[in-house]
Amino acid sequence: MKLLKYILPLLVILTFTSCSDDDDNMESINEVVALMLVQEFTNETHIVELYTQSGDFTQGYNNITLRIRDKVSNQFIQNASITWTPMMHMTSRMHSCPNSDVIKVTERETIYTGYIIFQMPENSNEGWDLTINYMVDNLEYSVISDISVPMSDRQVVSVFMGADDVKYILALVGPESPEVAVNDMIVGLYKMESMMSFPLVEDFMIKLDPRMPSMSSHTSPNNEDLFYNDVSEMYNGKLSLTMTGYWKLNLMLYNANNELLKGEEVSGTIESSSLYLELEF
Ligand SMILES: [Cu+2]
Repeated sequence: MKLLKYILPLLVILTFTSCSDDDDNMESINEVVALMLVQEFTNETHIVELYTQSGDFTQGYNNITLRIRDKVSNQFIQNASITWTPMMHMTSRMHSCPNSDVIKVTERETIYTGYIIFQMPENSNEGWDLTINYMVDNLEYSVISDISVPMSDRQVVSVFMGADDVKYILALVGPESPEVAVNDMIVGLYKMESMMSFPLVEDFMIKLDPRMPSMSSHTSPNNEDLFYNDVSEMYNGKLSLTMTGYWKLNLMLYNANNELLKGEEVSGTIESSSLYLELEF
């Protein structure tokens, strides 16, 4: 059995490298130029490279690009099917977090993409690891490593109990680069079904009221509430930012029957909603 484990991948490599001209150029293809390497995961056969825009992982939403290099041929794998499992090891328990499927980037040769929403940051005693399982030509491989997920400066993810006694995770996805303008706002919403299962929540509605607490909590014109989008599988709305600085994005979450699950309207003595995200630019 052991021998088979070593011979089979070798056979795969041999057939793979001899099949077409495309593959000979693989090493020179660089499809991660705009990204920064966060970490390399290594096992006996492959190096899995993980990239983000910043070169780090962070609490909240992380858009991740990965590619897999064969250690022997030095070529990037074009036909892998990949799954991943982020896991937080806490002193009292273990849990995962909302994450997408990992898919091959369309019209690219070597890169795959997906997102992970770390709802909690690491601390000195508790932290995250990431398992990546992948299949190449019907052979299964696995690699695991600890990863660093520091706390975000601002509240970019919120974990809360709704009036329906369901635990939700809501994360700020966009705007990635806020401007003094009407920005496209994107939010991900997930149900915490168990420690390992975080299904998407569809067809809810999120009311948006951005405020600037440092300037008598003024709001802005032309905001639009967030509605579920089937294609992105996220909530899209419009966020109007009339000046740079710190903004508190007050939110109210309604279910499909228009029942309020979390949050309060900002008015009179209520200065902010208990459900909010933060942004500073
Ligand atoms: Cu945790």
